[in-house]
Amino acid sequence: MNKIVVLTGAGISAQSGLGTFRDAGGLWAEDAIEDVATPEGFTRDPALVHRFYNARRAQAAQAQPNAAHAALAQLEAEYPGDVLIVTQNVDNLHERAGSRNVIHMHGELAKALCHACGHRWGAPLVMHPTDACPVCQAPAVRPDVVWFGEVPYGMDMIDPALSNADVFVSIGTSGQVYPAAAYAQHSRRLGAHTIELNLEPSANSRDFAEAHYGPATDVVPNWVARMLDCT
Ligand code: BJW
Repeated sequence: MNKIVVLTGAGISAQSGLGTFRDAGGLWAEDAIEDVATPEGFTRDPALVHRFYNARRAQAAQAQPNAAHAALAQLEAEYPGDVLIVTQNVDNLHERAGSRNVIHMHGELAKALCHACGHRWGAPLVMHPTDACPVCQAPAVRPDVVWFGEVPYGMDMIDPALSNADVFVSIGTSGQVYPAAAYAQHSRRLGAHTIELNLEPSANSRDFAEAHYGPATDVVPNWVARMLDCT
């Protein structure tokens, strides 16, 4: 049991004060998905999309990692094997808790992307549609996040890690967005022990051999303690 892949979603950051997407009162309660999470929405109204992400960037900068982020950093530091975090989250709370081996498959709020030349750089706290790319000068600046219809980041590293995983753990994700929603089934077919840690059963709960339901700040530290006790 020495290769662990951890998939995280918005639920792990909920107790740090960052909203989830699909829960009641979540991030999409006021802004429609197709307006703020698609390239077409950005083309239609870049000012609206920048406002949405500027607000989330400001919130994320104020948020603190919680006990679940801290427990995963402890697992990476103390587990005598490989621990890879594949996060769908665009905040940097895993890194601020001390995790080093993190792939942001849906991008990062802290980065900007020029959709004219592909240049990436550290995002300012506030971005505007008229901002110019520091390399090509085009006013084509967008948040470096992955919207519906775009290819997630890190697939060349995630796929082999899933193929070699002994344990696959999914934390705080509703299991409604692909390709991440298929990872549990894929890992299980390849022989990994699959575990769900979530507030409630996700859409793909049948793909998990083991499940613990409750707030991430309870279920994640408890699971990490059990993993470290076994070593
Ligand atoms: C707690 C908690 C607490 C709360 N403690 N838990 C038809 C079939 C199959 C696929 C498709 C299809 N039609 C289209 C597709 C593909 C599409 C897709 O999946 N669509 C679905 C709607 C069906 N996917 C894509 O387009 C992706 N790209 C793609 O597939 O490219 C093709 C390709 C793939 C691979 C190789 C080559 C090519 C891209 C998807 C991009 C998603 N982007 C977003 C926005 C990112 C930027 C941003 O942050 O704004 O990513 S959408 C949004 O959803 C965000 C999240 O990362 C993602 C997942 O959400 P998450 O994290 O699960 O949050 P919630 O709110 O849904 O759930 C929270 C959970 O936490 C709940 O379960 C709560 O119970 C729990 N919880 N409090 C523990 N305290």
